[in-house]
Amino acid sequence: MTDTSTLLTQLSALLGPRGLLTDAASLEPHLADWRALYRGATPCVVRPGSTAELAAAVKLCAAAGVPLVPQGGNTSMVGGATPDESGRQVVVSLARLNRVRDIDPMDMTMTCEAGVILKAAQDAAAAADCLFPLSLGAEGSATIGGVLSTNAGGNTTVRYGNARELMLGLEVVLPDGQVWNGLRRLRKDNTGYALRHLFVGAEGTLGFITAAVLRLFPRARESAVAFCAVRDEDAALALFRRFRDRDETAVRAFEYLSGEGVGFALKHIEGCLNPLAGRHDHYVLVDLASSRPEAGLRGLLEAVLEQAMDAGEVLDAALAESEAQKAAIWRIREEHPEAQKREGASVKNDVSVPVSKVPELIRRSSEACRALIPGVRPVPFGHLGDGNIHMNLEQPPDMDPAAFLARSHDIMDTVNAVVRDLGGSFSAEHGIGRLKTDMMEDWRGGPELALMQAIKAAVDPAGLMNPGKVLP
Ligand code: FAD
Ligand code: 2HG
Ligand code: ZN
Repeated sequence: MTDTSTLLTQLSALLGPRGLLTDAASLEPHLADWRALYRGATPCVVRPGSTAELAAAVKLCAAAGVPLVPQGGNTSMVGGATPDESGRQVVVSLARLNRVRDIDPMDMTMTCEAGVILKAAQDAAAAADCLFPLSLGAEGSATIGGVLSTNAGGNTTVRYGNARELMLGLEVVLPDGQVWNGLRRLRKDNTGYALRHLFVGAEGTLGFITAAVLRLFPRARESAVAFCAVRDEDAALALFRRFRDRDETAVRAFEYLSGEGVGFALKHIEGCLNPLAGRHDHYVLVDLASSRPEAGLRGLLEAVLEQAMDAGEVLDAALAESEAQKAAIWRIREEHPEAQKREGASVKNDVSVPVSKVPELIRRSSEACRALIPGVRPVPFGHLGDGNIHMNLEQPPDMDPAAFLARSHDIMDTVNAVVRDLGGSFSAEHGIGRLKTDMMEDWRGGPELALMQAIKAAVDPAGLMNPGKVLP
């Protein structure tokens, strides 16, 4: 078996100086995750400039028995893209595979390489007068390879589905270095097992996504955004139903926010202003959009809010009058993760339940966590329309952050007990990564986990792809 220094020499000859980082300063940004939960080590970061280069590098590493950790924008919420502490795992950054290879407004498809930043993919689609609808707070850093590998959701899932629903075909470098070109742009293709879907949500444990055919949609020609104070969680759900029943296709996003979370955004994020006169305990952000130029969304928004106010569900509402005001309202929502970080230590629970159970999820898990840690501050927020709430807990103001984080598992168990009771999932959109592998046996044990392990063994028999992630 090749030793590390021989492997580095081989990789250097293959990739050249732009394709291989080995000095400490260059490695640094690749070693820790966004949440600072993990800090690993690596002998090098491989940065291939093409699919063929990646395939050749994978062959060298496979021959050397060296484990590989795919990394896109490194925005994983579960430590999925971080190498372990052994110093043996090689990080493979897809950043240089950043070409939009093709856009076809007739087929409504776009072929992007894995390292294309999500925002750049959105912009490229817009330049072709189309929409690539996936949208999330990390879109300025997250990559197409990363969002597909985590099957990311985000703000528009309620209308357009998760990343999986936006993908038609893939190009993949397999763990032995073979290239599978499955970049088909077909709406219908029932030809055996849908292998492409194996790699979506696999979090880099089955191979490298190097390019993808993505679905495009007509761009929005009209939109309307409102920031609403609602009576309680039930009123938030009732408001969602009112919009959905009136015009399901118009609801581009429907996000729940708590008084605590909005308070943190107003306190910590420069330029964040309260769109309403006072403070409330519960809020909803409604975003309506249509590709029809005269869709009458403003009228729809006003009519539904008026009904909901008459029913006592909506207490107050601010309707955006300009694109700038829409952006300002969205900023309060999108800065939630950053604001929570600045407020102190927090524990995240990216959970989902049937949409009808969201109010019960928020209420019961908040109560249970307050009983567990007196003074803890629940900060539930997120994608109500998908039943996906970030049931996060902020430390009590006077508690030592380290002491609070030492209770992370107790807090997660407390929330998850409620989630299980409501028929939900312990990971809705962020994935398993390293953080939640120990929950897999309990939640997915039996034939489901055994099948996953069998697939892993078949595709990656040497176990070199992102070891320690997803599977226990
Ligand atoms: P990375 O973090 O680099 O990697 C994620 C996983 O995919 C890792 O397991 C990695 O090994 C693997 N991977 C990366 N690229 C490849 C590839 N080309 N081939 C194979 N495996 C690969 N997620 C949501 O779903 N919805 C949200 O609303 C959302 N909001 C966020 C907001 C913030 C502020 C942050 C920091 C994160 C957020 N996330 C959200 C989490 C995160 O999952 C997404 O940002 C995104 O899916 C990760 O993309 P990335 O390129 O950063 O991937
Ligand atoms: C979001 O919806 C992300 O903003 C991050 O999924 C959620 O910080 C979180 O818990
Ligand atoms: Zn989210």
